[in-house]
This record gives sequence, structure tokens and C-alpha cells, in this order.
Amino acid sequence: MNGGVATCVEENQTETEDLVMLHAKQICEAAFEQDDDDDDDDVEEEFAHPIPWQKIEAEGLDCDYSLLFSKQEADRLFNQLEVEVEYFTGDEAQVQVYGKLYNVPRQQATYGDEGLMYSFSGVHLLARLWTPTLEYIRDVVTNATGQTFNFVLINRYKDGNDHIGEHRDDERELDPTCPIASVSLGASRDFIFRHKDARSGSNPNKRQIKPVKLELAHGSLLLMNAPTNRHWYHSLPVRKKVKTPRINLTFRRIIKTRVKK
Ligand SMILES: O=C(O)CCC(=O)C(=O)O
Repeated sequence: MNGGVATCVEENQTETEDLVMLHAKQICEAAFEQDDDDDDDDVEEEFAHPIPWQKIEAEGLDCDYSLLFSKQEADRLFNQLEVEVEYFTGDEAQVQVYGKLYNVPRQQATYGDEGLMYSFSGVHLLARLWTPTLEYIRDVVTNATGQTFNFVLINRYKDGNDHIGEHRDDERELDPTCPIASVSLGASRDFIFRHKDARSGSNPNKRQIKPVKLELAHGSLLLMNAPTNRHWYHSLPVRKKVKTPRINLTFRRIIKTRVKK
């Protein structure tokens, strides 16, 4: 994840009418059938969270979007995370760009299984152990997706000035078979995918591929499935009108054999 890099050398994000807008409201109301196998299992029942998914597809992009939490529960989780999460400070709140250090324009924290380390943009972030709220959200995501996760990167945006620049989550330590599961709590923010061949710069083979723009709602879950992160960059641009905070959690599976201890 090179979001820190891009935040410092970020291109202006322009909104065009071509952008594909997807709102939580568009999600169909149809409820999924409950899996009969779960009926006897109280623990799974507790987390059972059948949700209607919206498929988002483009060339090399495969995502699923859903509202995972009700407003009431999302409010509760947001407030708990505000108390529980300890964000990085000092050197750990900086990124290196061409050898120079910059402050990250948001707060970051990493949690996960013991000893897990995640490295990007010249920083190596050791995961703190899961808090009860993070464990709860992780288990709801697992129940909704059938995927297990051993790590979460948390980004907190105090308002619309905080942002993350264009980057791909393509680190080698990420299990390529596992989607990245992105849970959003707090202020709704625009989230933009741009195809790698459509980015500006000195690309002689630049192609006209429309960006894909989503509005990530309070309580939503976005699943970025393979090969999305190979072909598409994503960003959360500055939105001056947003005055309230947002917390984003990206649950990931790190391949343990590559983990530095
Ligand atoms: O805050 C977001 O929705 C995006 C976070 C992100 O891009 C990342 O964790 O890689």
C-alpha cells in the first residue's frame, strides 16, 4: 500500500460526469436465504449477517459492496473505536517519499494476530493485538464473506481534509487469494478507482478507461477481490465539505511465512 507516497505527490482529483456513482441507497432490499447449516450453531447465529451485495465490475475490477451494519450499530462501533484504537505517532506517523519524510495526512493504526508486521512506503508497522471491537467487526466480516483475516489497517480521517492518495494494495506479503475487506464508519466519503493504464503522467500507452467512483457509507463493507489491486489504483480524495470524522478498516490476510518478527 503506497497511499502515503501518493498523498504527498498527489494529482488533483477532478470529478467528472463520467464517474460511475454508486450509492448505498441503490442496494437492493432483497434478503438472502439463511444457510440451513448454520441453524444449530449459536455462535455463528450470533454473527449471522446475511446481507444483499451489489457487484461492481469493470475491466480487471471486481468488487462487492454492501451495508454491513445498521446505523445504530455503526454508531456504536464508531464510538467504541474512538475509545479503543491507539494511533501511531512520531516516526510511525510518517512516510518516506524518495528518501524524504512526510506526515501522513490522516491517522493510522495496525492491529492483528501476534507478531504481524506490515511494511509500506518505508515504514514497518507492527500490529497491536486485536481489541474486542476489532475482533467483533472482523468476525462479522468473516461471517458475511467466508474469508478469514489476520490483520487490519485502520485509517482515521478527522474531516474532509484528511485523505489518502492513489495507490494499490499490492504488497507481496498480502495473500493474493483473499479479498481486502474495507469497512467504513462515520462520514460518507468518495472513493475512486483509476485504472493503471488511464493514469496521467508520461504513459505513452495511456488508455481512456473511466474511473469508478463509489460513495462509501457509514456501516458499509467494500470487498476488493483479485485482480482489482493489480490493475486499479484507489484513493480517498480531499472533500472540503466533509466536516466530520471517518474511520476505515481494511481487513487483510498476511502470509505468515513472509512476516518479519
Ligand atoms: O479509507 C479508505 O476507504 C481507503 C483506505 C485505503 O485505501 C487503504 O487502506 O489502502
